[in-house]
Amino acid sequence: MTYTQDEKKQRNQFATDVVKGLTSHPKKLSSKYFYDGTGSKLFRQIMDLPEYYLTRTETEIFRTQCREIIYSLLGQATAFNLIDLGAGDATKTRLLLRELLQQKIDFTYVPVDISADALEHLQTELQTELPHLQVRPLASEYFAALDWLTKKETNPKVVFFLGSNIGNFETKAINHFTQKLRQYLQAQDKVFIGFDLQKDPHVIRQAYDDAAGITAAFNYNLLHRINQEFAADFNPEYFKHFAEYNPVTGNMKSYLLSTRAQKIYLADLDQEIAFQAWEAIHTETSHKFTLPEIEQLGNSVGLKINQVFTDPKHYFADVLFEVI
Ligand code: AVJ
Repeated sequence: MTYTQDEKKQRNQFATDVVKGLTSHPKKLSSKYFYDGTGSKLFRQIMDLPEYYLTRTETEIFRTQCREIIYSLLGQATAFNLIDLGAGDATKTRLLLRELLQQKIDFTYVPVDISADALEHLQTELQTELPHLQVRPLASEYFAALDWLTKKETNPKVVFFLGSNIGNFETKAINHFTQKLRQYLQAQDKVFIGFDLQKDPHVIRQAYDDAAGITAAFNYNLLHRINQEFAADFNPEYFKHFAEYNPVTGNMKSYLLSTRAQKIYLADLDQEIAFQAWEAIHTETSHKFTLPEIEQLGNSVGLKINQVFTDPKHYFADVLFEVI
């Protein structure tokens, strides 16, 4: 495993972000910090929930259109690197990997994830499941990984960003991310992005507030993680998971609400945080897209839609972009 950023640096960044986020108004914490060991495990459980349609739908797209997808992403290339940003457990990508191996296509699989834990889990599984696969995992933030790769690699890249992970950025950041991603691409390279589409708000809201309470636990885990890493005294029982979808903006937002006035002390950082009763911490945005919005997003940074792969209900779209 390659770490492009050392752990100490990441912990310092986490500390800075926690203090900054909890002392701003409104309070916020970045959803990228959900994914410690426990958080990654909870997310794997979320993906299996009946209400969480995203993973199931994208998997269905991959399963039913595997050949077509491979054919489109390959284009003229004979050897390439498949860079999987936020690979997680790579259930969907695996369906393509298996087919690529069967077709004896020369490629290296480069899973990139912020969670070293998730990557280790993945690597172990891949070694037994697809022993002939060339894998090079990168435990890193997305652009650090692309930076590192661009310097080392000459083969064409196909950059995957699945699961509607792109929806986790704020509106401005979505554009910024796509623009930055475009800067790492050359003429032959492609991008394959999974977008969760706008649909009945009820369906969306339930996916982020499931009956079994797994998503709530995933949200509370952020407080547990801060307790562990900075010797803080959050009592997650004094917070409530709250999830709200806005069909005008397409933003699904999750919060932790402080159910009472309380003061929290982060001992390791010698920082006190005061909460008013029912004050919110914004912990996640999961943006839902429309197809025109996706096309516009590509156009604004010099990416053209090559093909859209979707499911019969149009819940989700995997979009292949080529460089203009
Ligand atoms: C992994 C970012 C796609 O926003 O749907 C699942 C994370 N949060 N349930 C999403 C998540 C709450 C997920 N992504």
